[in-house]
Amino acid sequence: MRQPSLTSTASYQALQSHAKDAQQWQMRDLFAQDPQRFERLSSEAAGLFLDYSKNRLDGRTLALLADLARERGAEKLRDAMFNGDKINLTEHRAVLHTALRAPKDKQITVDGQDITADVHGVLARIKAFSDAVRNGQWLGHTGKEITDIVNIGIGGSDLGPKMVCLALRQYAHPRLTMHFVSNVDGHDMDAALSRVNPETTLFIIASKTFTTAETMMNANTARQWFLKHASEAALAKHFVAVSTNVEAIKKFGIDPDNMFPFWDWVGGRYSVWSAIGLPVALCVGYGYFADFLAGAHALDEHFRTAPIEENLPMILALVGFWNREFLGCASVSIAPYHQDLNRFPAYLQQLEMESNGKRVTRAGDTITDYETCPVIWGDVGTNGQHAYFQLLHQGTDVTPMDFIATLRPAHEFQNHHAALLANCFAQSEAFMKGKTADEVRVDLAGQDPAEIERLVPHKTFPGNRPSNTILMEYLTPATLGALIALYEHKTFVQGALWDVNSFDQWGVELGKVLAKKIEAELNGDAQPAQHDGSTNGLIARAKAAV
Ligand code: G6Q
Repeated sequence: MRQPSLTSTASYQALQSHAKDAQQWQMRDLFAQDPQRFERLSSEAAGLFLDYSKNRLDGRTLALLADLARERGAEKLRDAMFNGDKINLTEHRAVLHTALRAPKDKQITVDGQDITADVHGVLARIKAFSDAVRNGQWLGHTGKEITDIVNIGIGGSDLGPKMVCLALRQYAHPRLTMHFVSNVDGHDMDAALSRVNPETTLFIIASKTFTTAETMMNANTARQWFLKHASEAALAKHFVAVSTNVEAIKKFGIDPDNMFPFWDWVGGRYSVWSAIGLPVALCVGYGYFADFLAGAHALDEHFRTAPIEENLPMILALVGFWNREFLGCASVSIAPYHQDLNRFPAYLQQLEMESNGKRVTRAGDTITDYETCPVIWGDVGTNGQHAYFQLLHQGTDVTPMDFIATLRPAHEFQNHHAALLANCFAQSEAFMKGKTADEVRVDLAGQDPAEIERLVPHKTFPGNRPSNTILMEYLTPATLGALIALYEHKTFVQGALWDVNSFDQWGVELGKVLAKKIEAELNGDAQPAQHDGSTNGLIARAKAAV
């Protein structure tokens, strides 16, 4: 259904006129004026604490943003998602990653099918299989225990399980080393195969469609490599698949008993909760995998029921929307102050940019008068501080930050943790406060006055740069599950505000088709097509190098 354009709505226009004032605000002043600002502009749910007080907004901004969310039907769309309505309009699919983490007694149906029963049926198989591999009942073809697991998948079939296995490193089985091969670049496969022994390696071929070019090429290479060391009969002990495509799996030669299914209502980038999470269950054990699902479910329940003003994903989405639309911020930097979350920015990059990197509305109209998804990027603190934080503090662009930290470490080095948290909190303080020219002068007092004046502009920080801080007690399977669900739902709400379909990704298709053509040309199976001058030239150079 065609919605009125975002910018024509009364609540958007109210925000626009409010923004004229807010754009002049200094956060230093906002904190000075309201001693309760931190209490007022922070909220907590499912083990996550969100401080959004270091943003250029106030209670009125939030109220206007909440009005906008209501007027744009964000709550209705949320309910439709949980209900299994086919809100992925270009693919005619329901969007039910939330059903993957719902308890057994929650009845959810899609096209008359009780999907909760299906979900829990597959979970039981994941449990049985992961238990068997972990406790040494599942053996390789020569009778040895599995020591290495190689997940072959790309995009949504790689980023989630890889990020989560790294994040839950503390819970990992000591015998199992996890490897993730995603890139069609043979160096990726070569690096993994050079580290594993075919007698003790389990390959998981993870592909929703089982047609993805990179994954199929990697899967075939792994199979050929394995068959150099073992017979066809041995494949069943070393290859399992996660997919929605049973026929393709049989054709590949994987026993359907070794296939873990999922469904078309699970989007790739939302699939870590499905059988795509099999590497997680193998790595940390089914019990912790279940905790991971339960953590996400707790956040789902909060998202489904809490009023907008107290609803963490709604708030995160609205604050991000404000920064994007009214303060002109074109990118958001994610800074986990936790080494084990080092793949989290990459994970969010796909989640948000593939979901909301769109330029037409759900009804297909071209968006011309507002911006959609900002660029998402980042790296762990404190490393980023010694690299690109310079630009964030003193560059010409204002880049909002999300700081993520745990109050307690999972190691014994307390002094490290204090140093880490001190850096995390100091950075958000510095971004907010900045440093005025007068403060710089005080610092430099005693030096040659001409030299002081020469240095002042270089040493001044504009400040007034927005950030959120998300804290949790520990990084556990449950808090990690909640953290991911928080960002999933933030992405959902922003998609609703921008009126884009967050659940397709047609933008990845064009390059795939062209790559097939060029691959055939490079292999000499096809006559070079007439490309543009640059592409023809590059192909010619590559062919000459063979
Ligand atoms: C995610 C995307 C995309 C997808 C990969 C892998 O939402 O759809 O990243 O996950 O292209 O697809 P397959 O799992 O089908 O191989």
